[in-house]
Amino acid sequence: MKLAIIGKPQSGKTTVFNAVAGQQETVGDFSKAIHRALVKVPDRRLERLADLFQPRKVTHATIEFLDAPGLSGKGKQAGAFEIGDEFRLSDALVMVIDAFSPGAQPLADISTLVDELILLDHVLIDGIIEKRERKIKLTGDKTGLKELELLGRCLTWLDQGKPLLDFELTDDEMKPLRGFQFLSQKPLLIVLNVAEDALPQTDGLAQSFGHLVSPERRDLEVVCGKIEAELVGLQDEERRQFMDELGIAAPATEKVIQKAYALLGLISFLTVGEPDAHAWTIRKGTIAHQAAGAIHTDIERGFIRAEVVAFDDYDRLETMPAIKAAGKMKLEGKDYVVQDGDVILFRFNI
Ligand SMILES: Nc1nc2c(ncn2[C@@H]2O[C@H](COP(=O)(O)OP(=O)(O)O)[C@@H](O)[C@H]2O)c(=O)[nH]1
Ligand SMILES: [Mg+2]
Repeated sequence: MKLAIIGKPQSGKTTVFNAVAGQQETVGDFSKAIHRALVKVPDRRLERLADLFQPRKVTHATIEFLDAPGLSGKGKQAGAFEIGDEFRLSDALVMVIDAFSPGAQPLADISTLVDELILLDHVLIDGIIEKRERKIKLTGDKTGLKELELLGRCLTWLDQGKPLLDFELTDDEMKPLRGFQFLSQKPLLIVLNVAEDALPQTDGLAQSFGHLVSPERRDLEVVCGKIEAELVGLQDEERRQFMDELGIAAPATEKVIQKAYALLGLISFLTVGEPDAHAWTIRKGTIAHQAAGAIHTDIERGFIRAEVVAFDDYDRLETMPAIKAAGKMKLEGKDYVVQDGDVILFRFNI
């Protein structure tokens, strides 16, 4: 999974990137470099299984974070940001909003940035339609007409100033559009970057932005990027202490990743064995057969059954004999819908 951090210049993108990705990039500069980092998805369940089993290796799921570069001349107008193709390939956008500086206008900034995404998609679709129409004229090829009509409807939607995220499409309509990677169609996590002394008011602040939140589309998180970026450099013990003092329940990286998973409809299942304990990311609704394929195509091909234990039962009962005695190991077939936190042993035969 790839998450792209975007936002206005000096909104704290790099600061938040440092906080969520545990990096130490220079902040307050206008460097053109895209920062990137592969981040382990924090998973207390995986840690607990590793404690129980002492496997040789522990493999977390990972997420790639991209931090948008500083701006060149073009971007001097408010809200403009540079976005490369790489940002189009992200699964969701993390929009960092300045809510820390005096005179900050977070609501206005959010709408400026959303407008920008809409504009970028508009330009892209204009180009596609023009090319398609020219081709139809030249070759008489009518196969793409249905898609052209769909793109036209997208354009009308964008013309009303609305992001494609809110454009209701059937799965069949969605399919041909996916490849275009429209920016305004990507799930959006808004990160309000607040000042150090505003931390006690985060709940109230989150509530006043509540109207922006809609399940699996848009969500909001309040963080103080500056403090969070400093926390990253501390040892566990010291960090815990600071967080308690500041009233920070979970580090920004956990909160941001958790919300991104929810936005994208993702869950994790776990496998544990002699060589390694491993967390795997899948979409909600994935059946056991496909989940097996996430590990290896051989396991998918030779699938016999899945032996499933809910994490909470592992946590409570700790050993397989105890789990079996309590009747908590379920034998499931190909069509079993995998649940978040399932610990699965796949039986297969090739
Ligand atoms: N007081 C305060 N300053 C911040 C915070 N986040 C970022 N800044 C400052 O804002 C400036 C720009 O930050 P940076 O992360 O480089 O912004 P970017 O241009 O969006 O990447 C730097 O001087 C940061 O120290 C914050 O939460 N509180
Ligand atoms: Mg930056």
